[in-house]
Amino acid sequence: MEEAVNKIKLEDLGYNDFFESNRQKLKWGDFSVGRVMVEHRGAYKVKSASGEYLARITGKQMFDALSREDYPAVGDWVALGELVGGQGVIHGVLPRKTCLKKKYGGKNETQIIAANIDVAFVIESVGRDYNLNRFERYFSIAAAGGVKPAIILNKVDLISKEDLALKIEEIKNRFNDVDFIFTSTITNEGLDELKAYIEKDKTYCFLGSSGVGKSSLINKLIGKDLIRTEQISTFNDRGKHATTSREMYFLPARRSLGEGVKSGGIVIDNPGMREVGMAESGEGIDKLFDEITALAEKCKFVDCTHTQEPGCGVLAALADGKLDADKYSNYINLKKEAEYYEMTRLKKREKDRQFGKFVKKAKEQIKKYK
Ligand SMILES: Nc1nc2c(ncn2[C@@H]2O[C@H](COP(=O)(O)OP(=O)(O)O)[C@@H](O)[C@H]2O)c(=O)[nH]1
Ligand SMILES: [Mg+2]
Ligand SMILES: [Zn+2]
Repeated sequence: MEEAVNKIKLEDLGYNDFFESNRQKLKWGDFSVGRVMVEHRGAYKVKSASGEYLARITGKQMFDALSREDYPAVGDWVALGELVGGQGVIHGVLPRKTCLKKKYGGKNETQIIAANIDVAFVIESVGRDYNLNRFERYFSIAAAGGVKPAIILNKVDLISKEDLALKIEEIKNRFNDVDFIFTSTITNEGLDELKAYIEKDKTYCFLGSSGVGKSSLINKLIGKDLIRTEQISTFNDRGKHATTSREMYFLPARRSLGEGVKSGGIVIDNPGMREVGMAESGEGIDKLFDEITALAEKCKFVDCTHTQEPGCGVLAALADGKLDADKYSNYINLKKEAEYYEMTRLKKREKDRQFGKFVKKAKEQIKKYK
C-alpha cells in the first residue's frame, strides 16, 4: 500500500487528455513520460510518475536541430527511456498545448520561455520602474502562445493606500478583461488571493522584469525560501539578477489553508527578462488589441496602417478621445517590432533557399566532373 501512496500521479504534474491522446498517436508505448522542470546546457531535470531524473536528449533523427524550438523546454512533456543509475534519455517531445516564446538579441532567434502553460502571471512592482506599457508586451507574448494572462502588481507596501487605489483604477481601466491581483511579500497582502487563484494541476509562468519579486512570490507560495532572491540596492530600487535559470516548482496541496484557498498548482520562475522581444506575435497583438481591431473595421482601406490614412477608424477614435493615446502608441510600436521580425525571418528564409539552390547546383557540377 505504501507504494501506491507515494506514487506521483502524472495529473499532479499537469498531464491531461490532450497530452495522452498525442502520446498514443505517437505510439510511445515503451517510454514513460515526464515533464521538464529545468534545462541546463543540454541536460534536463525531468519529473515522471516514478521520480526526478537527470536526462539528456538523443535520437539524432528526432533532434536534427531544425531550430531551438525543437528542443525540449521547461514545461514540455517528453518521452523518457533507459533509466539507468538515475539518468534518463529523452527520445521526443509531445506537441505543445501552449508555448511562451520571445525574440532575443538583435538576431532573429526565438527562445522558448516555457511550454504548456495555462496562465502567464505578468508581474510588475510599484517601484520606481513602474510602467504600464510593459504589461502589453507580455500580454502579446501570452496571446501569441495561446496562454491566458493575469496581472500581479507586487510591492504594494511601498506606496500609500491612495496611490494604490489610483494604480488599481488605472490598471482596471486599461486592462478591464484581465484578472488582477495586488500583493506584497512583506505584509503578505494579497497572498491568499493569489493562492486561491492558483488551481491544482495547472501551470503558471511568472513573467516580469528582474527585481519585481517573482522569486519572492513563489517562495511565499511554496511556504519556504527555496529560491534565492536578491537584496535590493537602495540606490535604484532594483533587484539584481538572482534567478539564473527557469525552474518549475510544485506547490504543496494544503487543505488546511481554509475555504476557497486551494493550492497544488505548478509554477515556473524565470530569470530577469531584460528585453522582451516579440516572437511571431503579430496575431497576438491583434487579439490583444481587440479594441483597435474592431475600430479598424471602419477603416476605408483594408490594408490601413492606422498611421496616416484618410478615413481611418482608429485615428478617428483617437481624435475623439475614445481610444487611449498610450494604448494607441504602444500598439503601433509593437506592430512595428513584430513586422521587423517578420521581415527578417522572410529574408532569412530567402537566404536559406538561395543557399539550397547553390548546394544543388554545386552537387550537379561535382557529379559532372567526377
Ligand atoms: N518592498 C517589497 N520588496 C519586495 C517585495 N517582494 C520582493 N521584494 C524584494 O525585491 C527584491 C527582488 O525580489 P526577487 O524575488 O528576487 O525578484 P525577481 O527578480 O523578480 O525574482 C528582493 O530584495 C525582495 O526582497 C514586496 O512585496 N515588497
Ligand atoms: Mg528571481
Ligand atoms: Zn486605419
